Amino acid sequence: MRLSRYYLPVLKETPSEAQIASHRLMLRAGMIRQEGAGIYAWLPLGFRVLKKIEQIVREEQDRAGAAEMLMPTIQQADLWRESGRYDAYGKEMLRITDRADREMLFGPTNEEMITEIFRAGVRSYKDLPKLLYHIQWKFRDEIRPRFGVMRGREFLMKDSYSFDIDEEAARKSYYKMFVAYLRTFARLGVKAIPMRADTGPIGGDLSHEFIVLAETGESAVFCDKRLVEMDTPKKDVDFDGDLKPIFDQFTSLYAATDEMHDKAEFDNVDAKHQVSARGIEVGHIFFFGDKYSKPMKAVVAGPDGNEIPVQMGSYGVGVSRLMGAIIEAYHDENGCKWPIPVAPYQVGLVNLRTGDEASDAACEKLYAELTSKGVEVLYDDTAGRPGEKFARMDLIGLPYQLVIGPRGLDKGEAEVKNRSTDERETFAIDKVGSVLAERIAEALDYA
Ligand code: 5CA
Repeated sequence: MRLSRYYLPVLKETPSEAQIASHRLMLRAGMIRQEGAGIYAWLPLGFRVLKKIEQIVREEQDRAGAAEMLMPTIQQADLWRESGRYDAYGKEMLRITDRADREMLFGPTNEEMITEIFRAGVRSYKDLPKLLYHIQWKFRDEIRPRFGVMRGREFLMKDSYSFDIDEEAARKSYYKMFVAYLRTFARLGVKAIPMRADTGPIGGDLSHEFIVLAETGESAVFCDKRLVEMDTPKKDVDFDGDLKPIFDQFTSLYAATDEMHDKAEFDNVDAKHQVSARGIEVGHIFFFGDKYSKPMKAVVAGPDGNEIPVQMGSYGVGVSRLMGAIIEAYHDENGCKWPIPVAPYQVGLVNLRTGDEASDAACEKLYAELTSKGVEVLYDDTAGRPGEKFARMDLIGLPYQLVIGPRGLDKGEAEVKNRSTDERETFAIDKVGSVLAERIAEALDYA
């Protein structure tokens, strides 16, 4: 993409309403624009990151054996009356009426709808297990939307739902999602620790929140430091095999959110391993048995012919919130520092002297070469001053800045700045394309 044709409305001033780095940077770098309290438009640069996060989440769901689908954002109130949640959900639910005065709502989550879809198509225990997911916008009329996309009212969530014949089978589904989440967050470059959690209005008795430690996080959390260092399961992990050992390993050490904190138990953790910190909840998984299947009559015929309500779980990832969490983990005072797998573009090609024949020609050649090698390039072909161009590149935080100017070209050289370390290297102009393409391919090849 050529910057001259792009829409990248960067802000010089720090917006006064933004209290945390990720919110500030997303506004300043022209990634999002507020359209209402807790409601954002995703501008081209931010939208690319959102799509990359979504794709990694999708790949790991698919790897775990979940089947993708798409449910609508608008739901019928009657469906929620079946589960009893229509009144219980309260003011957080955005209620709408259509022209025929039918009560509708903008979905805050999809347990009811997926249960209705499931019961329409599954009759026998032989059809189980089922594991379904979608990635769809949700609306929750939060009392205090804040911190930008971290606590929005409209936000993008990946939600999966499992259906099993009994609790033992349901736990296997739970472990699948647990392991898929460990891999998902690691691929996104964040260390998310599974912590015992409260189930809230979703209900059930087995639940974990996946928490990224960050000073600006909304949740108070307590855990054993050694959890941070545990190795993520590799991509050859067998999702049809026994995943309990991995679950047991990651739940063997103390980790709990505020609501589930047990001070006496935490005091038993060796003081040098105790972490009492704040964190961002990027995922939440629940096993809730027949909480919805019973009232909504999602039953299957068991081996003896008797009808049994299925055992269910639901598993959420905050896709749009993750973007804020990743920036919180990767930035400095000058801007974002995107990890390669989620970077909006991998290379920012900076033409220091647009209009100079040799500089323009060298940039065009590199732009074509990198693009043909599959590298995603944002080419700054605008007429600005170098200082302005560098500041903007630092702000938007692409992993590599490839700098081309007359002085380097005279020596047949190009300069590369690695935004994550701010280190600079010089390469021969005819080698730099392959070096960058190789480094990027390596970073994308996650085990
Ligand atoms: N139905 C269940 C799981 S599918 C559910 O809704 N769980 S949840 O309420 O915990 O939401 C799942 C994830 O969505 C959370 O872990 C969080 O990362 C994200 N999320 C929840 N509320 C918001 C919000 N207001 N803004 C941004 N992300 C949110």
